[in-house]
Amino acid sequence: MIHDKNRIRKLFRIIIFTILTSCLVGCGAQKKSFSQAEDSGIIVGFSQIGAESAWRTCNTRSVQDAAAERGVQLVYANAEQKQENQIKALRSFIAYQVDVIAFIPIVTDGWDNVLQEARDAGIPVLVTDRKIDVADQSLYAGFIGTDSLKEGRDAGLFILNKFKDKRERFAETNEYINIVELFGTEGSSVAIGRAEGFREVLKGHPEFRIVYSKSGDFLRSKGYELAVEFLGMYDDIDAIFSHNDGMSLGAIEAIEERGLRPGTDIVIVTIDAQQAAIDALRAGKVNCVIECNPKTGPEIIKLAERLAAGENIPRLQYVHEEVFYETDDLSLIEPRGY
Ligand code: GYE
Repeated sequence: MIHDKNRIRKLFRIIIFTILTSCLVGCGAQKKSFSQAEDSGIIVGFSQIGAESAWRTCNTRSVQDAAAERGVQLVYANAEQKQENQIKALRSFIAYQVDVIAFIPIVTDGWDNVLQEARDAGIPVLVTDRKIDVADQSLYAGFIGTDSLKEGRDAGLFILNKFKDKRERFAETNEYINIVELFGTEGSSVAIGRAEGFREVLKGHPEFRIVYSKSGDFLRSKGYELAVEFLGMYDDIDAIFSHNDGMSLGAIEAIEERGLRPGTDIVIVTIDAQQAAIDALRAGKVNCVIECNPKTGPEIIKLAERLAAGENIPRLQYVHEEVFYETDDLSLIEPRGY
């Protein structure tokens, strides 16, 4: 009897799955037929932001590989940087009756209604990478991702230490330490947290001034454009605090085009720790790289399996992250894989 029920349920899902993947293709969803994924019994709807950075593509690969490893069927939807596509995808996951939804909210707000619909459908939701602000915290089961507040604090502490001498002379020279901030995606919890943590450390240090702060949306191309702009506005920039490596790499290009030496004339502290940033650290073009670990796939899939089994999961889980300094033995850093 149960066997028949499962067969009917599976047949229903195959029909909806076919409809779903055809309508999700518009959001860049990766069509995966049942024949491609061994049916492990649980199905996870995974709504990813897009492919804006090396970090993001590594994160997607990590989740897909972990799902394949565990025989979990992953219905993947690429939102191509649009919240409305994510909401569309979540609604499709609900219609398709996935067992669990795992999603990376591009911004913190605007999720209450669709998460209420998921709860009404009895589908647990795992939030990963970026956080959400909802009126009712019980609308999602838990969060696993990076501690962006700590990442911002680590960046601030590095800058505080790096400019120790200039700070100590401030009283007599009255020479400010001018900082540029390359901000991540407006409204995203990681950009908000990184900015907050950075400012928290520099508070009470009037010798520092953030003279320019604009969103480069975590994109290398925008990091370059913003650098061209601020280098045209200021000739006394001491440091750049960049919310991700992609924007830093774009800024480095613009700095060198202007005949300046990144890492020497302008100190750079950056977040993610993709391979290109570690290479820049080794080349002296960057001074500090703060790791933001994208390889959360195995943890995400394990938590999804626990939710599918009706278990509770931790409300808040941060992944391990390191800081790489210019003064470290950089030969010890393992290949980053992204
Ligand atoms: O720093 C950036 C990506 O949400 C932590 O998004 C992630 C950020 C990461 O585009 O490279």
